[in-house]
Amino acid sequence: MSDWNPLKRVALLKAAKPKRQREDDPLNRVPPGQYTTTKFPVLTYGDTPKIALQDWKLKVWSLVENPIELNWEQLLALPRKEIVCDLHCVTRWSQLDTKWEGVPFSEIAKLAQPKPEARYVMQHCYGGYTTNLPITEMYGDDVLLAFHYDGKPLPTEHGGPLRMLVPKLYLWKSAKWLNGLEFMARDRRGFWEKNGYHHHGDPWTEERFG
Ligand SMILES: Nc1nc2c(c(=O)[nH]1)N[C@H]1C(S)=C(S)[C@@H](COP(=O)(O)O)O[C@H]1N2
Ligand SMILES: [Mo]
Repeated sequence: MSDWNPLKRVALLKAAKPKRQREDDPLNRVPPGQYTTTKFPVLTYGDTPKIALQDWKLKVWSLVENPIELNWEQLLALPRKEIVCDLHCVTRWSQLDTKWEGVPFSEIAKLAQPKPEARYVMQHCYGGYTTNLPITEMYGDDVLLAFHYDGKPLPTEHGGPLRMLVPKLYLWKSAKWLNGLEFMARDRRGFWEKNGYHHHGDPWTEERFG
């Protein structure tokens, strides 16, 4: 997919028809226009970065009282949490009941102490991908910096060693190979938000395109 023009990709997605019927979802767990899969497709724009754990770092900066830089050991020493959640991708697949473990975003915020004027958080990655959310979304109790998927270390193609996980929004809001959180006063667009995806990305109201 690395040679794809992102605008062309968005145009194709816009033209695609939903595959799924609402009737096969009695518990209403699948957002409109999505179909379920038990597979975990890989969707990466560009190359997959490989990061050795001894070189890995997470930087937290800008509008915080305590800018921090964590190595892998320091990250693993923070309080962790396990969650089971559903994933929804804007390309129309959803995967139900996926199991994750990671450090809640709130623990990182506790360490870094966002300043009152910090209202947005930009996720930065090895490889350069970015995505941005209002800080209020990041404080959700299912928002993790995730390092385990299904009881095992997160595979590289899915963002290992560490990815962001914001299950309530389309999956492009969950940056793989996370290496930075930038706290900002003003709203900015990340990679897909600049290339035609919605700025927020709620699957239940189909905030697909911007
Ligand atoms: N660093 C990085 N993170 C990323 C992406 C990417 O290309 N690079 N793609 C996003 C998109 S569009 C989706 S749908 C999900 C896919 O995650 P998966 O490959 O684990 O299914 O990752 C998101 N996070
Ligand atoms: Mo995506």
